[in-house]
Amino acid sequence: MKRTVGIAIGCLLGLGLAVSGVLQIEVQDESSRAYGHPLPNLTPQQEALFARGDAAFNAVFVRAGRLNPGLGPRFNNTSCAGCHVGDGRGLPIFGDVAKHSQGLLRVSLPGGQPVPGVGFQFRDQAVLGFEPDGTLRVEWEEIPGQYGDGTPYRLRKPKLTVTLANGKPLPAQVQTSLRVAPPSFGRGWLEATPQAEILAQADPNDQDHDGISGRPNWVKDHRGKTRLGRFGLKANTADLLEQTAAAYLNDMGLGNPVFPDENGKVEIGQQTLDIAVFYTQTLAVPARRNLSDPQVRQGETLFAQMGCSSCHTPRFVTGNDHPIAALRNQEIHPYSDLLLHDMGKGLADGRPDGEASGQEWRTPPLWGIGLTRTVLGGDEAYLHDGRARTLEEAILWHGGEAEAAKAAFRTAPTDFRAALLAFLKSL
Ligand code: HEC
Ligand code: HEC
Ligand SMILES: [Ca+2]
Ligand SMILES: [Ca+2]
Ligand SMILES: [Ca+2]
Repeated sequence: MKRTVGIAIGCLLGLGLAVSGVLQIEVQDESSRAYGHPLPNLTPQQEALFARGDAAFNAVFVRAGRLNPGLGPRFNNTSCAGCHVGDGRGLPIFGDVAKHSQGLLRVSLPGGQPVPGVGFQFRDQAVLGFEPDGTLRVEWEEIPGQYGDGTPYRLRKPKLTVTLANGKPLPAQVQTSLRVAPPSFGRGWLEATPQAEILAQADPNDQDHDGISGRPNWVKDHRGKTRLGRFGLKANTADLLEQTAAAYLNDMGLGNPVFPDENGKVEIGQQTLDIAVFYTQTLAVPARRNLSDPQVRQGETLFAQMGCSSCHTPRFVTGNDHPIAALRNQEIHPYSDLLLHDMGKGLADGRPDGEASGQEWRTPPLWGIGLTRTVLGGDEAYLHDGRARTLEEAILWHGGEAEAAKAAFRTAPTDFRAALLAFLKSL
């Protein structure tokens, strides 16, 4: 593996920084390990911390024993890496008896109330001697469609059956949201992106009349403070500490200093929590490939022309106040505005989450997306519930504020569509 250490071009002093630009510090690796590298600008001590974080991320928890005890009683998976495969996304595996789910089902009652006996997250696994919340079954419904030139395609949509532990179906008033684990790399840079830069992209009332609004999700952190949500598929989490601590408790049943379990028990110490957080903050983004390929360059132009970049913001510069110095003043290319967008009825889960409505989703970062198949060993799945089997399908599901961008793609000539896809695969 070759590492490219950031090369500052132009003046690094003062305000010159934002305009002169600093190249995104990336890692050159196109293998299945592409998402798992530390930022190249860490100190040796931080690299050692990253290595311990890597072990924490991979640690498989059990109910009792000397190594990694505390799992459950109810849980969704037994390790972070069990869902975030190769530090990336999961596949839409739900309710498979042989495998743990690589995602989860959020549930609530209207008004944002917990479901009695279940809470806000449905745990379909339990340790010996305990009952899981119940079982999940996903069937796929196929929906035919056509490109502008008549070429047929098929999309698929999950049909979810939830059965409670007592054998009864989930009451009809329960709102559900099926979510596959999104990628976990590059998130430190998103945490270090200045709030003002994110808010500057918001246009809640679409004052510029381009059909695209974009709203922040304001969420309460564990201290009760209202903050900008950045993480999670509806931007329902303020930072990586909250995200990691919530994952330990809710996804694996591990009480921790931020979120102790329902009996007040802490099963993950502060040190482990800190290194796991540090790991998610310092996972790098793989470098782009085939940058000079004419088709890729044409695709990049089309990405802007079709309106994709109105939400999938190509570039930010991180701020200068993140506690981890390596994350400061970096030019990054996430292809996300971290804002909520109404994506139409087709993608709606009908379950509000913080200030996000049942039709809104956070624009997901697209960096590294071209290596998805490689990292997942030949499989791929996109969108919040993994319904899209290809990048084309992911685009064809866009609706709501992205209806015009979707239509531009759907009706574009074959070579334009191919160029756009070549660009996405170069990310
Ligand atoms: C059961 C599967 C599962 C497990 C286990 C799991 N995650 Fe996740 N992770 C998810 C899902 C699903 C989301 C999206 C959550 C949402 O939208 O509410 C997510 C979101 C995240 C994000 C935010 C990504 C983004 O784009 O906003 C990070 C970072 C993350 N997880 C880290 C971790 C860490 C660290 C652990 C272990 C302590 C962990 N996860 C364990 C499924 C999982
Ligand atoms: C109005 C904002 C908006 C526009 C415009 C838009 N997107 Fe998206 N995009 C989103 C959101 C939000 C999602 C997540 C939807 C979901 O998971 O249900 C998404 C998801 C995706 C995904 C899947 C990402 C993943 O990690 O699963 C791809 C690929 C993608 N968009 C590409 C494009 C392309 C190409 C265009 C232009 C043709 C485009 N988008 C236009 C907001 C937008
Ligand atoms: Ca790893
Ligand atoms: Ca426990
Ligand atoms: Ca607008």
